[in-house]
Amino acid sequence: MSRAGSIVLLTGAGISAESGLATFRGAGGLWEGQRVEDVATPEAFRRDPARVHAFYNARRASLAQVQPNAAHLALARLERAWPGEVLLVTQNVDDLHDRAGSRNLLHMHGELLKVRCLRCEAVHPWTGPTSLDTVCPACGRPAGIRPHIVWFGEMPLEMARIEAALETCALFAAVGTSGNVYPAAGFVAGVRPGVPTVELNLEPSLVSSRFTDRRQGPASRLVPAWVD
Ligand code: BJW
Repeated sequence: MSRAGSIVLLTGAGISAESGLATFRGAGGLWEGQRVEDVATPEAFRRDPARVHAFYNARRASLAQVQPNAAHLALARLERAWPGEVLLVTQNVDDLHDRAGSRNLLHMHGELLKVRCLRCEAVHPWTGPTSLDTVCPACGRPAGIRPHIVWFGEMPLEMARIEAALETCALFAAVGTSGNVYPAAGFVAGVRPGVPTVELNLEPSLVSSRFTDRRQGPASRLVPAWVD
């Protein structure tokens, strides 16, 4: 048992869909009403920070209304039960994996419930709606607080740790992600040849053909069945 190999799990917006959070692409997607480039880039924030703050404040309000679902809970159960390491890499900026009990967890695209100072780079828990007047608790300067979110063109977080885990893992699974956004979409290609890889998704993703096993359906059904 102690020689059990490590597992790397990658999750995307699809795992939180049944909790009530909109995905990014497709029918009912978060971006249907507005162009992603208008809110999720550093340029958009420089151009209209008030709009971007309002967008993220609204997302945080939605987060308070939802709960982890059976898929989040199953992945937390896997981490507790598996004798080797289970590293959960999520692209999601929600906190549903945290609330479900996953602990070896990396938020590669940041976290809605954190903010970062543009000047001193300190990361702080979000404590209430942010605006142009929000002051950094560390350096005390105003107008320099941004969401702790990885926007397009910015480097995702914890990449060295993720790449090292991919190079040594014995199993890679991706749940609820469309394969549109890199570098996460390329993770399946980063495992050693011969390592089993499984995609659990409502529909085939853009990178489905890269996986050795593909299962289709809602995450709340597929993930517990796969884990248990
Ligand atoms: C269900 C379900 C259910 C539904 N059950 N399943 C060309 C090639 C390679 C890379 C690039 C390129 N051109 C540009 C790039 C780079 C760019 C990129 O990938 N662009 C693409 C659009 C092409 N990437 C970046 O910029 C990244 N940084 C980077 O590359 O840095 C390197 C670098 C930096 C500087 C200099 C030089 C190099 C950063 C990417 C940041 C992504 N940010 C976002 C927004 C976060 C902000 C916010 O939340 O507001 O992150 S974009 C958005 O997409 C969000 C997500 O994490 C990400 C992935 O989306 P995800 O999770 O896959 O969701 P969906 O909606 O797409 O899919 C949901 C899936 O679930 C679907 O398949 C459904 O079927 C399924 N589903 N219900 C199971 N019930």
